[in-house]
Amino acid sequence: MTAKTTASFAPGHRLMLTFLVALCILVACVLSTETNMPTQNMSNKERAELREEARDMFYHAYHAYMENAYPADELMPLSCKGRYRGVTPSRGDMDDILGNFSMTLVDTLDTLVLLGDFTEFEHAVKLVIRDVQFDSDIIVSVFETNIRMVGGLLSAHILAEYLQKHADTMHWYKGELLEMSRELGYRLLPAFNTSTGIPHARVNLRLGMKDPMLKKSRETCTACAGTILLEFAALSRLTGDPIFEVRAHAAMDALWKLRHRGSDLMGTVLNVHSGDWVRRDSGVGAGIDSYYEYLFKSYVLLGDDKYLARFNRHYNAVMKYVSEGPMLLDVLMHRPHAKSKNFMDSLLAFWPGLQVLSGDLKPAVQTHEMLYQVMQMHTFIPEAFTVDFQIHWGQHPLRPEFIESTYFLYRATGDHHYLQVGKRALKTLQQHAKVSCGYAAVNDVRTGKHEDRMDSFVLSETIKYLFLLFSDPQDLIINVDEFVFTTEAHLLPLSIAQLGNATFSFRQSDEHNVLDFMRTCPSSNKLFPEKVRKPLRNFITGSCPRTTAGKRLSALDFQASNADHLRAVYDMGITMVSVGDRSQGKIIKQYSRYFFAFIQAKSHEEGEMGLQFMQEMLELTKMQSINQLAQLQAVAYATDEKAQDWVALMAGPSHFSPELIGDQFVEGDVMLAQPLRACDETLENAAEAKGKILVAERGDCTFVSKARLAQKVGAVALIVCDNVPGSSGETQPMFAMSGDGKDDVLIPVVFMYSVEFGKLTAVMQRRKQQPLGVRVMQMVEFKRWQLAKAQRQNQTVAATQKPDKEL
Ligand code: DMJ
Repeated sequence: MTAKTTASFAPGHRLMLTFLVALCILVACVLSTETNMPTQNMSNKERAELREEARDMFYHAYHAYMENAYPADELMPLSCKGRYRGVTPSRGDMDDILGNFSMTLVDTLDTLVLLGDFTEFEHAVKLVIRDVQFDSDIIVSVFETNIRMVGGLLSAHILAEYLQKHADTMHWYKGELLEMSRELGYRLLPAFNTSTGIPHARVNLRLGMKDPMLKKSRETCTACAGTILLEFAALSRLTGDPIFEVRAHAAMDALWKLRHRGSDLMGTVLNVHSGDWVRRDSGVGAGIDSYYEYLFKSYVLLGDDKYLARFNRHYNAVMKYVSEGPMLLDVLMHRPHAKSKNFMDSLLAFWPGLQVLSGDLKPAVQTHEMLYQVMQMHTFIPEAFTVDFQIHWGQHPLRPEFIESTYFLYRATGDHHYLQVGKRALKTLQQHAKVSCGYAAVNDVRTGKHEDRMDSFVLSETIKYLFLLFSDPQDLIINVDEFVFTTEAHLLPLSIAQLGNATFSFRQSDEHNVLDFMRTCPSSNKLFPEKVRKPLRNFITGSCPRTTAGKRLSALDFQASNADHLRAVYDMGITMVSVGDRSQGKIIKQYSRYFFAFIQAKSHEEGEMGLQFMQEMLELTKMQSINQLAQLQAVAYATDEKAQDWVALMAGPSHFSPELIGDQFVEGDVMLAQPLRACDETLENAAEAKGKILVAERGDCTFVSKARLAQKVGAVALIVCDNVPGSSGETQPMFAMSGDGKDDVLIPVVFMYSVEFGKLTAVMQRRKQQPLGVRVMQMVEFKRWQLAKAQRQNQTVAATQKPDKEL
């Protein structure tokens, strides 16, 4: 007997099960992209052409910077001029990267050597020695200054000496760059004067920590404090001054002590004085990424087994709790079984590269494949994307991480798939980011709109890794296997371990010799990645053996990232169809439909399982919607003059502002900021802002800097509205805005998509004469309030009817 039971979900249902959506989108990608094709081998000729194209890209960006921006820190590719700290309008905390020290040139020096352009390298080194100085009254990020400036100077110094020896050139060079990096190192040292030894996030180049603006400084991120050791150890060993290395080891030791003893995980933000965690989210992306990288690479560079042991402890914890098949999802360090975010950020794309170096190839291949599908779906990998691969934050500043991992995977496997991936990444940059004056960041991958920024890592990392990917190691002037790439892709030689008055001995562990691992390539590994990628993309064809026999897969255990699970639900008769609205070849909106048909199940038994599975899924959906509702914020207003009837527009919370809990709300008249982006020092209408609920548009500066400005002018709350036309909480997952780890914002801040904001402005316009008063509160509280009101009204009606009934 065959029962015919069909369940389907309406398209656009926004609380649809994320796992199924993820699955569905994977299917859609597979069907619509070239990944279904067997990997094409790339001819030597084509590879060489791509290498030359990467070289051309470098010069296009480099000349644009040198001719239009130098000695500024960065090129602004749209206005074709330099970005100077204190001169160019501020972007808020983001500008802590800039120190008016010609950052892009310093960051780029070693790429010139890799390209074999010794003439330009020599010229650029002379410019840096002549022009760059550090005695400025400017607050800079310790982390960024270290990885870009100290790392850039050290690597250039090492290569200048290398060229003196091997290319019979630059004989005039007398170690000036090393002296400069030593000076800069000293200027960063005051940041390390904390009770824990964990450095402050920011320091004034001239005044150290004596700058009054730094008085309240206490929070830093794990990656910020834990990405110092490679540069500082090199600095100590090259200069013979141990202070840098001593301080950096102490910071690493202090961080290690803060791990959660149960889970072995770390949080992302901490207090440098007390060592308390401020943010306990634990993943491998923003806020923590390069801490893991530096643990492993410190072992490789310095040979200290302690760092390998620490890395391994954290790595096992990450693989146990954070890793979900190809996905990496944050958990709470003290509650590692609960996911704390439903999105991933693009910074985690470095992780497969690190996994390759540490010898764990299989998950590296899987995560890289997932990221490649995200890239194909959205052209670039957006800054953040949800577990169902929708855009959470659409910006793309031409980051290197995905290309970096592609390079390491190619070096480890020799699989031409990675050359094809690199080719696609390169062509995408050419088509969508190249402008007449360099390469411009993408403000939103949905619209392709450019931003007036070209970060220094575009030259120091993104294009460098592309060039390396398409180069034959033998053709390079240096043997890159004898170097460690810092997190900013600067080259530090392994020989550093034996240099100077090193206080730490060099011991290379036999069981973990990374270089040996790299040198055996290509090997049988070459055949391996294809085998790992395949199940992720071909599960629907049913060509792989089934592995679920016997055990029923419950909805609770189901992981969209697990190929066996995907096959199992297919066998149970569950079909997922993904429909995407496309515009100019890009998917702009994704709908998902889910069908269960008993008749399509592989067997009667599996049909029964499918039915049960769908029922469990429905239960989970309900639970999920309750959870989501708890986080959802509401911007509510009365629709009538007597304030009898209210409606609420959906909004998202922020991580950096106080949460409105229970019956708390903030009330005030809405007022649009002038200018609407609210990124300047103050507002044109600042005088009227006191007591108002300010509205500012997303873009140009961080969420938190808008919040600080709103607070400064006396607003009681801030609504940040989206800048992408047509976006809506009805069709996109809501998210919480991230801050910068400081907790100085005391007013509630919520985010509103464009469609909801459109409704709000429509009401404001209708009431031109009168200001519109709104309440910002939790959505769940708004619903409760409405429900209670309806019940009261019912009771009143019932009470007036009661006597009749009793009669
Ligand atoms: C780079 O500056 C470094 O790679 C850093 O570790 C994090 N990310 C940026 C580029 O995305």
